[in-house]
Amino acid sequence: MQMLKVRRYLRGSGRVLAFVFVASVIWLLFDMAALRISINDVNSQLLRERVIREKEVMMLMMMKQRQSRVTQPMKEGLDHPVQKVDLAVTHSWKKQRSNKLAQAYRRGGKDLELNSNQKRGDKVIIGDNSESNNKVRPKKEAVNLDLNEAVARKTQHPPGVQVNTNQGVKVASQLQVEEAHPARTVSHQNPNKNVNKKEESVEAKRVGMTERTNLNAKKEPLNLRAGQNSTAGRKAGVHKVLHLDMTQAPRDAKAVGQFGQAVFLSRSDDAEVKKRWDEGHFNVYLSDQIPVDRAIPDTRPESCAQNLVHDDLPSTSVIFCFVDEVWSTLLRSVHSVLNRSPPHLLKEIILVDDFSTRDYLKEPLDKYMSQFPKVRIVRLKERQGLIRARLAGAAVAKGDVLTFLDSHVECNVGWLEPLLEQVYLDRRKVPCPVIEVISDKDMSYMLVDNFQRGIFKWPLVFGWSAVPEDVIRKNNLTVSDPIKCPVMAGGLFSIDKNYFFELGTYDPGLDVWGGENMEISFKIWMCGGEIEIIPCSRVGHIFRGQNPYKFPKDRQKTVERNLARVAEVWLDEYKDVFYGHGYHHLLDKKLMDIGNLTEQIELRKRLKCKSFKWYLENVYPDINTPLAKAEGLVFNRGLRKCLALQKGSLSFETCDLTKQNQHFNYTWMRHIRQQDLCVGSQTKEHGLALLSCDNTKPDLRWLHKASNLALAEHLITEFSNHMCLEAEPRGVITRLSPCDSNSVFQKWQFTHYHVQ
Ligand code: UD2
Ligand code: MN
Repeated sequence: MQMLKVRRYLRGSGRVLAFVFVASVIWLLFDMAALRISINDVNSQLLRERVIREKEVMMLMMMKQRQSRVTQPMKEGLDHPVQKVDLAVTHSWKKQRSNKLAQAYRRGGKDLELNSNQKRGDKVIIGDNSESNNKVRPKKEAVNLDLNEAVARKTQHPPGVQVNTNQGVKVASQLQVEEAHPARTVSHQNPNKNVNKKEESVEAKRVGMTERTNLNAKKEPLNLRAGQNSTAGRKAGVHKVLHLDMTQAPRDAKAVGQFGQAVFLSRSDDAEVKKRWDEGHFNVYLSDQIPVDRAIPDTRPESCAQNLVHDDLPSTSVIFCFVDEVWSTLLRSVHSVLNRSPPHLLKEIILVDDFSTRDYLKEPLDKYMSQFPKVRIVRLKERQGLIRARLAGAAVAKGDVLTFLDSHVECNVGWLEPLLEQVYLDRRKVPCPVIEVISDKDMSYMLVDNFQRGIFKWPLVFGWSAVPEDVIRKNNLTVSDPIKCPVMAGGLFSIDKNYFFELGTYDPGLDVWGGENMEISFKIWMCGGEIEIIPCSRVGHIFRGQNPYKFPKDRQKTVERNLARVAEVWLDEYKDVFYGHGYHHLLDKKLMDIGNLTEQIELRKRLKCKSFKWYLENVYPDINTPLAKAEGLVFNRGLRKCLALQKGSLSFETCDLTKQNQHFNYTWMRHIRQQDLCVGSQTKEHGLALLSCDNTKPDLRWLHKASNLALAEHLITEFSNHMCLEAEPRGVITRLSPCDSNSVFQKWQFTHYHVQ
């Protein structure tokens, strides 16, 4: 009976149904098995990678034991203050081997000694930012983040991606540029959107996001704040900064210079090193042996990997200008961008060839770069200099943001998103990465001190200096907070493209190299923007002792001319301070033609920019810049009376601080000045005259030092340096006499000396 019932069920359509059911069960079983295999595969692959990385770290540590680090303890100047990361650990390194390394890198090398609760498991993965603190992270979480990375990695070259060829490139007409490798735009899905969906919405809730919010800001670092972006208001999810690093696997752990470690060549290589040095003014011979996609240590402060950034960050065009750059460093620069930038944010890489002469930078470069659809090469038909070369790049850029980089850099893990996040928060923010140091000698990647910002010293000399202690304390600044930066170094920064054009770009009249960082910095700050150094974004740069390329005109004159243009447009009354620091000769128009400035002056007016005085007081208050070197009464020691101006001529009076006619300034132009009148020497009668002040006239200038000179306290005419201002003993007149170090009638004292 029972059998019959079953048979009846299996007859006709029942039979088909049963077959489908059984087949489905079998299919499901196969599927589950396959899934299990693939999960195992992923896991074992990840595990393998980790083991490899661990071995590499071990090796690195062992090598480091044998090597001590280069230290360049410069506190100020263009050279960055490099942290001594002494990894020559000689005690119990077996236990703490990897911890020490990671600590050194992430904490700025300050606390190489670990305390017990800082110790985390025995695994450290350089470049794996998922390990943001030193506690042992639950395995699951680490795997999640690695998957995140894997997905992002996958999206670099996703199958079936839509590729549009775009030949119609707009060209900066005045620059005669030529597109050597036309761009192709690649559209991507945001890799985070699906992967982190759950995490995003939770995070978004947590931070209460309704509009552009500075997710990670606990406070405002300084009192300054640019206006909020007018396009704010978009709702967006957030995610943790991607720790994308395509160089992690596979890679040759034994390769020269891998992990940014120092390489010590043998003596026998000296001749070759020397021979090739001038090609780039660094160790070109060594650079050529280092992989173009080497790994470097993740040197970000430890909290950076946990920072949240928005999902809808703007895209960027990365612009590298180069002239006769060394092949291996140019490639390493490009690879570091390709390998460590989220693909959906990297619109393109534009290489602007500033009329290089080296053959390998022509067809071979075109050929090499043609494998990367995002790389475009723009060739300039004549040498323009880096300023106009950058403008040529900007003119054809398609990204929302322009990111300028020098052509001998290595972008570190997670470098891009923190920069774009700042622009996203406020399009008038101009973020710069921390510029770390790639040694010009051993090519090692070196940390720099924390809390460093770009500044200038007179006469507009760029340098680095630590953020003042009281500013750090007052604002509770941590090592990962953005640092307000009075002047950018110049080479590496991101800027909203439209904002860059609104600001009138660079002054295109600046030639070849130098001064453009001052110009753009003053322009940004004075016209409503702000410049920040973002400690969570780090890029290594080879600082060279000399420019390795030729200047079309004299190098010094080129830089001086650029600086004079900047001073004339931006410094207001402070331009005398600039000229007064050894640049008097630039005032002589016969010696130096600085070109037409009308457009730049108009631009400043149109943008309604603030004064240079405002800039000094608000952006760079710790520079002390008095407008006069000395001021007050001018006391004659022999006569014991003070110089006075009466009815258009000079006389002596009993000193009286309340009398304005006795007040003079000793200015940066070395004038003895009361309002618009300056004391001038007349050589014919050895007399004096009161003349309208004029910066270009040498007979109005007086050398004067308050101390430490044979002729201290004398007023020596610059016109003829043997003649000094002397009070006639009867006190009726002043006159010029041959300088006499003993004559008290030739000794003058101002009431206040601001500068010695
Ligand atoms: C620093 C800046 C640099 C620039 C310069 C002042 C950093 C890290 N570097 O000097 O970007 O602001 O100060 O002007 O902040 N180049 C050309 N055409 C030229 C000259 C240079 O394309 O005529 C390229 C050059 O190949 C390099 C870039 O411009 O990629 C910057 O030149 P540099 O590296 O000689 O400048 P650097 O780092 O000494
Ligand atoms: Mn450079």
